[in-house]
Amino acid sequence: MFGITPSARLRPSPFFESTVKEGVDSFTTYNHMLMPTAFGKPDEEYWRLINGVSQWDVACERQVQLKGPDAGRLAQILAPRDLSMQMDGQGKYVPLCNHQGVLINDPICLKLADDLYWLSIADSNIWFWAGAIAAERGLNVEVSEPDVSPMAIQGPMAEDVVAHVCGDWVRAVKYFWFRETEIQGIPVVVQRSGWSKQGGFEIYLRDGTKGAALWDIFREAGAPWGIGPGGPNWSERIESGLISYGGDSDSTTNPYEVRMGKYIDLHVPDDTIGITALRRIAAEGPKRHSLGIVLEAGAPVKPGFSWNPIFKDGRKVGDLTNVVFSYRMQKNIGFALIDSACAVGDAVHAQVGGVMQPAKLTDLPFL
Ligand code: THG
Repeated sequence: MFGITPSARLRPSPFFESTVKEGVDSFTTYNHMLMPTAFGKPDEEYWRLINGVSQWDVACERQVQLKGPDAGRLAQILAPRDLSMQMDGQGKYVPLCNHQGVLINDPICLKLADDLYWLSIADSNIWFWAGAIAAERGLNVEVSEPDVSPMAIQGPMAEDVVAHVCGDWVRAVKYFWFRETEIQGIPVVVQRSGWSKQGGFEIYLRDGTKGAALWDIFREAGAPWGIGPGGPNWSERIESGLISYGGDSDSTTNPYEVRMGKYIDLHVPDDTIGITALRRIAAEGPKRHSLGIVLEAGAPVKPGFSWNPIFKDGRKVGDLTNVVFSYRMQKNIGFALIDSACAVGDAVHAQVGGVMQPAKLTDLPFL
């Protein structure tokens, strides 16, 4: 349909050639990289994630490395979640906010050592942000982008595949915990994580020249379980209620509006960025919240690129930030970022592709 114009701004993933061989047919951009989203067989890709095991190039989940004596200080200044008890080998999901309490990213924070942290970021430039904050606060810490590229193994059979490759120790790894290890001499970090609710691991490749080798190791080891290519799956992630920073949030969204309040600790030190604003927002109560929405229309609708307005009694009350046809529910479902006065069970209309669609507000997650 379209081609991609090569450019040094579009940085290659170490797994790029492997996904081309697998028959990738769609990409999105994320952190100035191409992320494979589809391989031409949407039904197979979906059910493989639900019933089997799926292999994803998510190298675009880049790492912002904080290294030096003040690495932990900087992590806590950036993240309004209490990191004081975080252990080596533990990851934590941390919303990052600006001084107004607006969400600017939602990384997983990996603590490798007292003086070494990685923020595994969503799609916004946190290297500039972290570097500027470190300099302005006079901290002794270096902010850089290391040669680290995650590959995800997701689905109910993922644990068997990763245990076959790495050893049975992976079965005891808790959610978001990780271990530094090697796979046939390739340096990696193995973490129980991934952007689906079907379970699995992410293998962070620490040598960008070994992408094809690492891809093939899992491709071959996973063959008995029917492993195959995929990517973060829109239908599954909306069924599962996973929020996409930048897709389901905008330049005014705070964490409380998108169900991330449970990851905010209001008692963190006063020099944590955004905490004053977040304390005020928490006290006043957020003006919007996130609910599910189910359209009455039986046939799949085309969402387009932007948010779609939601109306109640003829008045605009919010936005449908994403809508997708759910395989398991056989309905169009999505996320509503909507006036806090609207509640589960309310009848609304969502204007999608110029058509007013009757819909109902629901709880999240859907499944
Ligand atoms: N893996 C890694 N890096 C990433 C992502 C990832 N960086 C970008 C993006 N994804 C970061 N955002 C998220 C969002 C949600 C989750 C992980 C990363 C997630 N959430 C669970 C949930 O919402 O139910 C559990 C969170 C919890 O309770 O602690 O998994 O996927 N490496």
